[in-house]
Amino acid sequence: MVKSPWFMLALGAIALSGCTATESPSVNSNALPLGVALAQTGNAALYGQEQLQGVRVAEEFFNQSGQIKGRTLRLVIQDTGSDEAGAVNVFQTLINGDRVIGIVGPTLSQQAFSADPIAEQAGVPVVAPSNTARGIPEMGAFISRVSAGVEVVAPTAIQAALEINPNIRRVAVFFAQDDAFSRSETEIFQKAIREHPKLELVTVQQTQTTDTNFQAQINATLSLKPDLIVISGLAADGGNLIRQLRELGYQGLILGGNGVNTVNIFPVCRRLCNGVLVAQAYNSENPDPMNVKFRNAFAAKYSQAPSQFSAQAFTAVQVFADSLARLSQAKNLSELPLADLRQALNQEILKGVYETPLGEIRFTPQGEVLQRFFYVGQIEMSDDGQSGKFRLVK
Ligand code: 1QQ
Repeated sequence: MVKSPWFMLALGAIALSGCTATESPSVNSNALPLGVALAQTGNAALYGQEQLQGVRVAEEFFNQSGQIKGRTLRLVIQDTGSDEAGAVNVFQTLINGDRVIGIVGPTLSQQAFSADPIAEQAGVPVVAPSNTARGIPEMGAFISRVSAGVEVVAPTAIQAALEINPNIRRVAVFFAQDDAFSRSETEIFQKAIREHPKLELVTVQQTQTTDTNFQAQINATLSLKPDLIVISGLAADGGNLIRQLRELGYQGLILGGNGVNTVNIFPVCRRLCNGVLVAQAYNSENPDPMNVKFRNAFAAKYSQAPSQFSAQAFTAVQVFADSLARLSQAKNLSELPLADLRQALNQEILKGVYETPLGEIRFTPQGEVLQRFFYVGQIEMSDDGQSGKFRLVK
């Protein structure tokens, strides 16, 4: 990779400060500690489980590659739970206790808006693997994401619904009002519906991620005879809402956002998940060499195809591994004091071009991911409702 003159200057500055700084010892052990702050308990663990699988495959994959000049990555994995306080705690521990070089996490945008400012203030690079709400990279110079935002992923799905049923006119929208991602995604869906010449937004219903019974909102909605229902919520509430819509007689198309983009909703709505359309930022069939390698490594470990959340989590670790590899070409990493390593790593992350399971990605100077392709999947359940998959429709 050709390095810009600006980058050479920056490295010079880092080298100089490395000679004088004494307050922050460098990371000397062979293994570089990378923080992983994901939900392993609580409602967001339905995503966190898939994310952890992706992260574990990445750890083996990139350590075997030997690409960081004789160094390895040591993942420091901590459970954030599914709320803001848990994420804040874990970020503080990883930054000040484990003295990590960077952080992959947290799972929910709702958590990121509380936890990321701590990393930003400490000068620790964060690569978000699944935060899709508007405003995530804008939190600061050290915050970037590999999870494309709702504004680029969601509109394709409305189009896909119209291709499946060109007669759709009346659209109802549901969203979980206590979740930052769901509020952000519904805004994009609602805008796309309002701006579409053929579509009419007939109702907007509010739910909570903790709700299990949606009968009141569903009854109010079905009396308006929608031909499409669009859902922005998380996995458990989203799955229950889908199930109850069908149980109460709704037969039209259902479109779900990123929150229902996990096989972990299958046990919630079972056979009634069938046919739900889901906007996706990953296609496990993508023939790019890096995706084939990832898919094979994933199948060897877990005997299944990877999901979007697994692929994005793998990609977040890859961004750190590739950036460290480039940085280690230019610098002896053990000579950099920790604060300078974090800073240089962040600059390197933002400059890179990455061949990943998601396809080629890069970042805007702000840390927003630039990704080329997006997809729409449709859930296909077995007749007994015991197993299912996402079939690519667009
Ligand atoms: C966010 C999301 C969730 C569905 C991630 C798991 O997209 O919180 O931003």
